[in-house]
Amino acid sequence: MIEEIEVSRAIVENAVRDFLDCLEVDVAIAGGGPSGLVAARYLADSGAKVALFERKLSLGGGMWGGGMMYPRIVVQEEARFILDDFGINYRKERGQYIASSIESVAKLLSVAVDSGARLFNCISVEDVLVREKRVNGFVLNWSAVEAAGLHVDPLAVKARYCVDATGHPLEVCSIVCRKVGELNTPSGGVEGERSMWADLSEKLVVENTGEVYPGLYVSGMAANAVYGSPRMGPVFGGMLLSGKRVAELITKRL
Ligand code: 48F
Repeated sequence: MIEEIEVSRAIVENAVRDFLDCLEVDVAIAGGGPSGLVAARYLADSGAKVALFERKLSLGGGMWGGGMMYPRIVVQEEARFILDDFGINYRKERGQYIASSIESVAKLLSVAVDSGARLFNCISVEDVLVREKRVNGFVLNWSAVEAAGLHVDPLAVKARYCVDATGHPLEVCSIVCRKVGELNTPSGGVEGERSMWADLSEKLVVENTGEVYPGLYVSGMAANAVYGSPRMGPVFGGMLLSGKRVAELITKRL
C-alpha cells in the first residue's frame, strides 16, 4: 500500500540530505548548460566533489533548441572527441559533425549524473560569498522565490572554486564585478557579448575560459560575454571544449 505521507517523508528527507551534503564542495557551478555540464562531469571524474545549481526546471540551457528550434547542433572536428566521450551520436557532413540537440542534452546529463556530480534544479545563484578578496561560495535561492518576487532570504554554500557557466545572462561575474571589484578583463569589468561570428568566437570561448576573479572561473558563453567576444549560434564545440578546459584548470589547483 502506498502511504502518501511516507512518499512525502522520503522525498523531503532525501532531497534535504543531498542539499546538506553539498553545503561544502570543491567546486560549485552556476548554470547547467553544455559548458557547465561538461565541466561538472570532468571535475567529478577527477575526484572533485562538485555541485551544479541550475535556475530552470530543466538543465541543458540553450542546447535543447538547436538552431532556431531545428533540433540539431553542429560540432567541429576539434571537439568531436567530447561527443564520443559522452556517447553522443553524430553524422559527418561537409566537414562538420551534426548531432540531435535533444540526444546531446540527454547524454550530457546522463553522463554528468553517472560521474557523481550533484545536479540541482530550480535553484538560482543570486550572489557570491567573498572572503579576503576571494570568491569562496554561492548564495542561493529557489528560482520560484525570484520569479514570484518574494522577500525570502537566501542560503549559502561554500566551495574552493566557483564557476560562472550562466551563459548569455552572465550573472555571477556581473555580480562580482558590481559588488567586489575588478575582473581580470582588459577593462576590469564585464564587456558584454558581441554579434555573431562563429569561427572567431569558437576559438575565443576556449581562450577566454579561466579565472576572472580569485576563486571564480568562467566558462562557455559567459566567458565570451565577460571578455566582449562574439556569439556563435548553434555551434557547440567551443562550449564543450570550454567546459573541459575549466575542469582541467581547476583540477590542477585542487
Ligand atoms: O545558456 P547556456 O546554455 O550556457 P553555455 O553552457 O552554452 C551556451 C549555448 O547554449 C549557446 C551558444 C552556442 O554554443 O551560444 O547559447 O555557455 O546555459 C546556461 C545555464 O545557466 C542557467 C540558465 O538557466 C542556463 O540553463 N542560469 C543562468 N543564470 C543562472 C543560472 C543563475 N543565476 N543561477 C543558476 N543558473
